[in-house]
Amino acid sequence: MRLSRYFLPVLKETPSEAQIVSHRYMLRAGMIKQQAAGIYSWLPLGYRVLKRIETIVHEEQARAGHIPLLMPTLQPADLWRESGRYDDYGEEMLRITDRHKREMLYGPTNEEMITDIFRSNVESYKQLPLTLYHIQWKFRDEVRPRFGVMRGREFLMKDGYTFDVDRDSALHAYNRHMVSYLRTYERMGLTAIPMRAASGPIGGDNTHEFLVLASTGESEVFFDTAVTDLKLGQRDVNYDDREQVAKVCEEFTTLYARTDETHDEALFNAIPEERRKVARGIEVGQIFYFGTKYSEAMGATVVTADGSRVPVEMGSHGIGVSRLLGAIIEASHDDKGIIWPEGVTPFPVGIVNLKQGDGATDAACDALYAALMAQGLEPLYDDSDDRAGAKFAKMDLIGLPWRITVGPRGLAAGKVELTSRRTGISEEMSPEAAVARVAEIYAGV
Ligand code: P5A
Repeated sequence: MRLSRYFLPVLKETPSEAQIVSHRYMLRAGMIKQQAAGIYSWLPLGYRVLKRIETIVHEEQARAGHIPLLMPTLQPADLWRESGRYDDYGEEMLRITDRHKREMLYGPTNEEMITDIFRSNVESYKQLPLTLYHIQWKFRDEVRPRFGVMRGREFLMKDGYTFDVDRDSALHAYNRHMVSYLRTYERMGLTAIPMRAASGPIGGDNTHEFLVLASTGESEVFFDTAVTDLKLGQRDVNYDDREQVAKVCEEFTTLYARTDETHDEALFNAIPEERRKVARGIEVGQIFYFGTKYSEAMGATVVTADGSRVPVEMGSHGIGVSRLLGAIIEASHDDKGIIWPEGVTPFPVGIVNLKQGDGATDAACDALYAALMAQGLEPLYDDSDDRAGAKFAKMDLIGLPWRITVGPRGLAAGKVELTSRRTGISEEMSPEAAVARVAEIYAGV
């Protein structure tokens, strides 16, 4: 993408309404625009990152054997009357009446709707296990939307729903989600710690939240610092292997890690003092096992192997897709701007032309651009007439992890400069070597 043909409305001033760094940088980097309290337009740069995050989520859900579908944002109130949540949900639910005076709502979550899909289509235990998920906009009329996309009213969620014939299978589905989420967050460059939590309006007593540690996080968390060293890494997990999946979960949930809602002072104090930590975290996901809460209320049953009919065992599992942008920036930035992890960056690399209009420099940039495109690495090429300092500042603000700088002096020696946004370290090399290096970096992402 050439900057001259793109739409990247960066702001010079720091917007005064933004209290935390991720919100400030998302506004300044032209990623989002607020349209109403807690409701945002996603401008092209923000939209690209959102799509990258969605892609990672889809890929990891596919790996775990989960099936995508798409449910609507608007739902009939009657479905929610069946579960009893229409009245329980209170003012957070946005209620709408259509022209025929039918009561509708903008979905804050989809347990009722998916249970309705299930009961209309599934009869037998032979059709289980089943996990259906979607990535869809939600609306929660939060009293105090704040911190940009971090706590929005309209926000994008990945929500998955599991159906199993018995409790053990449902717990395996829960564990499968935990592992797939760990992998998902790691691919985004995040350490998200599963913490024992409270279930709130979703229900059930088995639930974990995934927290990214950040001083600006809204949750208070208590944990054994050894938990922050755990990594899933590249290990091969067979999602059908109940024992293996359960073992990974055990590894990640045995050390003490809880949110304030479930915190137990006595257990916490049993951790060696130097490993006890109280901090703040951003909740980027939550998984729930709630058994038959919805299936019993809504008559979603299956016929078992012995011919009896039982309510199906269920769980639901969510990732805060739009919130993740904020969380990633909170975890990865400096005083110049964002530092995108390679897994989610809007463009893998930027090209800065130090002398726009100079025939040889322009030609070298064009050749570099074509060579990167040929490797499937679409660069963002700053082909504007801005001075070098302004171009560097813009690249630093929008946070592409790699930058190739092209100028007449370097070119005279056959060199361009490859710079890491994270370390600031630059290396001179031939344009071909720079392309090969960038390709090598992204080959493992
Ligand atoms: C699980 C999936 C649920 O709603 N039902 C379907 C369950 N869980 S949850 O924890 O309430 O939400 C899942 C994740 O969505 C993000 N989230 C938000 N993101 C931005 N703004 C909000 N107002 C907001 N509310 C929830 C969180 O990441 C949460 O973990």
